Amino acid sequence: MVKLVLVLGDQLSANLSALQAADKYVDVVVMAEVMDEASYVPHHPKKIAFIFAAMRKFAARLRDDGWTVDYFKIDAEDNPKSLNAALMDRAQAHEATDILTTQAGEWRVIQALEELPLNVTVLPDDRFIATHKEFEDWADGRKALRMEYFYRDMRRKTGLMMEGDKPAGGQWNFDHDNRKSAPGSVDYAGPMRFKPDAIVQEVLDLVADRFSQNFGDLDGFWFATDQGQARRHLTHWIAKGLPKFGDFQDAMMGDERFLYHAIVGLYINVGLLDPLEVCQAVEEAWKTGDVPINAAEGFIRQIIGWREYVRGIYFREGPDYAQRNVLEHTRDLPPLYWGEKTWMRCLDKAVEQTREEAYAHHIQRLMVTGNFAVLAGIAPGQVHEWYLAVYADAFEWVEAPNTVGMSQFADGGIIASKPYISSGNYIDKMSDYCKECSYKVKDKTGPDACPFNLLYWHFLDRHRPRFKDNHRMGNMYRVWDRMDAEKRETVLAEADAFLAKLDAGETV
Ligand code: FAD
Ligand code: DLZ
Ligand code: SF4
Repeated sequence: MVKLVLVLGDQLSANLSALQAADKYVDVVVMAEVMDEASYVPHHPKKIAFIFAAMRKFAARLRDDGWTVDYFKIDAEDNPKSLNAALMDRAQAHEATDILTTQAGEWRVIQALEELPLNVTVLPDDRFIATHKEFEDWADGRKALRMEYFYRDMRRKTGLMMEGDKPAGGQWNFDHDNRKSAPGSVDYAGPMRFKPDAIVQEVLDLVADRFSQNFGDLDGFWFATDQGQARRHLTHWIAKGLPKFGDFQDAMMGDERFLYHAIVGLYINVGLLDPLEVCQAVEEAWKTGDVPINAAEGFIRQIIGWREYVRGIYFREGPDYAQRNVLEHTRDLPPLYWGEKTWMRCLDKAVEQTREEAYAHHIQRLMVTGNFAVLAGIAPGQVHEWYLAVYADAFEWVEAPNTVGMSQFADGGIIASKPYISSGNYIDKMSDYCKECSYKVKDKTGPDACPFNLLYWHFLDRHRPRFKDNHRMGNMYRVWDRMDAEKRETVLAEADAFLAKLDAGETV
């Protein structure tokens, strides 16, 4: 009997487990652009266009390969509102009762599929390097789930940059070489840009029509939308960007949005690139001597280390993970995150490029927008929804651990052993933002004081009971405690005044 094979918008891989388990001459692939998925958060228009265009091209590729694909376009008259409605509709049309699917990357979708009155077979998503069981086996019984140790297991499992059972270059991690501050200029022109073809243009028109009220510019869409384009971009980046990726991984520049970053997260996450193949190509470039070891190792660690690790945490922690809020932060996300004016240049530039590109790199997400949110005590659920909406690479399994765990410490320290917070000093060291800011990064108090300087101490002071005994934070508390009592009071009063302005909707 015919089975339906559900392929989601982030499952665009020819070797997807659900496709491998199906019979292309008998079974029917179902792909659906639906409002439920397009609106569970107000996705950036470029993200929606990227996913719909890539879905349409993948459907065409499957058809060329001999599959029958029932595809729902979002603007078709018979468009169902949800994935389940699409499946019920196709089940009736084909008299099918069996569904094959690869496990979705979000509890919301996993749980919705369980409600179907059909036989749903969920297969593991084997596009990842670690299985759920492998992660569980690694995590069980450990007091702290530190990424570094998991990463070493992944190096051993994949054999990437290994010399026998030893890491290449004699050490597992070259991170200390990867912290250079912003360079004077960048000699890499950025990601390969693709001119919209007819399929992409049709999608851009409909997204402009239906989603233009969402935060984010649709103009200037340049993402790759099929595997061939994504591979061309990867080759381009390995040749031109990767050699300096490591050195400037943590740097930030107002006018260099991409620096030497790979801009592959979105392609890997939807299935246009395979994570292992990407790492093998990087390893190859290092072997031929074109790329220094700190760049290759640093990149491979992000993929087989961090990417796999956060996925393990998301599935281990369960459906309530994204709602956690151990620091009990309740402030509303201020409108500056949606592009309203701010005098803080670092935030202004990070949000501006987010609006225009649906992209910001890791340190901008962690140490600018994320740092400000946690220091200001913004409700992590709202922060989480913002990140999930605005980045083209955002899917809950990867976004939630990064936001709720790493950035907002809302999981109480499962991912991070201490909060990722800093005063303006760190931002100044790593970026060129502060030079042209209306605030003065060197001012610790007073009318021009950098808000990060005020909020940093405010955070430490209000969370003293939780963090005072954290051995990685003892130094910070010692500095605070040694500060003149009057100065401490001034800092806290000015921080309170700043937060009051934020709450009143004033431009800060
Ligand atoms: P590069 O900087 O060039 O890194 C290479 C690749 O390594 C990335 O493409 C990605 O696949 C992987 N990687 C690097 N860091 C991480 C990480 N911490 N977790 C998982 N993978 C990582 N990444 C997402 O893919 N989706 C998200 O929704 C997402 N949300 C984030 C939210 C916050 C608050 C923070 C701090 C980080 C988030 N990240 C997310 C991780 C990281 O910022 C992005 O993967 C990266 O910026 C993507 O850009 P790139 O492809 O140029 O990556
Ligand atoms: C993100 C997204 C969007 C915007 N639209 C669709 C869609 O219309 N149809 C679809 O199958 N998938 C879409 N996606 C991706 C899903 O939201 C994603 O598969 C789940 O969140 C699980 O990661
Ligand atoms: Fe950001 Fe403060 Fe620097 Fe301004 S001075 S750019 S607010 S860190």
